[in-house]
Amino acid sequence: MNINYETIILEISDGVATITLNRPRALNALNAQLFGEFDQALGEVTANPEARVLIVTGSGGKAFAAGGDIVFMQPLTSLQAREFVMSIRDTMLKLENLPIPTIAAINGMTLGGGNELAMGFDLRIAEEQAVFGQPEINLGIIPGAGGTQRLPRLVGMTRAKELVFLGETINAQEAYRIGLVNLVVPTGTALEKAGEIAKKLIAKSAVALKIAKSSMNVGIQLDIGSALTYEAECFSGLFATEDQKEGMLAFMEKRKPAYKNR
Ligand code: CO8
Repeated sequence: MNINYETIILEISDGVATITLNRPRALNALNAQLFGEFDQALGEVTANPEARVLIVTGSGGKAFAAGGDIVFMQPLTSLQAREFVMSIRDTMLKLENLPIPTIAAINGMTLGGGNELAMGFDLRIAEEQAVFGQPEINLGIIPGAGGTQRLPRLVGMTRAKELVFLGETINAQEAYRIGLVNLVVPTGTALEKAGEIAKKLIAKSAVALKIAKSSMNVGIQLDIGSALTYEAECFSGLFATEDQKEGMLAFMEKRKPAYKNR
């Protein structure tokens, strides 16, 4: 596939798919075109067996993404707004359930829809100058791309309500403290760090990673009994893979496993 994107850049090399949000003059504000292209790129990544990890970052050196595009949204009718967020809902679910690990390399302002996008990734690495927030309340609206749902699930209702109600920003260290990001790194190094983590992930069994992600993503939405049953199904299913046999045999033979990802 060779799709010509205008608002994002997609590169796939050495097992890593990298999507760069590319509207630097608008601080990578997210409009329908960008989300549409992002959705298409997710399809491309899923269809490409070479892509073992997805990384996303922002262009321009200032922002990861400064939110939904306010200029685009201002004149929308209620119906158009619904259409917009429902299509984003689908893209975010596609992202969240991508069968490979995903990493947000957060290299600047991550606000509103930008933070909502980041929350759809499995891991978040923040540069120390990054700021985070859900400032929608200051525009007379609320987060509409999953923020009122994913934020409490990630950091707890107490912190989530504070962020959504007050609309104030927090710095990267505070984002780390409340569990919004996995790691804080020096300015200019998030992408490099994400690449290092991706390399470690590529050395693991892709099938085990896929099932681990599914076990957690599905299980967290179920009651504990059903979730444990789902985990048991995921766990036992892996015993039908070559990678499980190889992983355990390699341990017994005191060598590194050579996974075939099946
Ligand atoms: N939408 C559209 N344009 C934007 C946005 C945005 N969210 N953020 C920045 N820009 C534009 C500015 O208008 C400006 O354009 P221009 O040069 O043409 O005037 C350019 O980017 C540079 O921005 P600033 O000059 O303002 O840069 P500063 O460094 O002075 O300020 C800030 C940076 C603090 C980030 C400031 O731009 C700001 O407050 N931006 C808005 C942040 C915000 O409120 N975000 C939430 C938006 S609402 C939302 O995300 C809800 C979405 C719900 C569903 C959709 C999800 C995709």
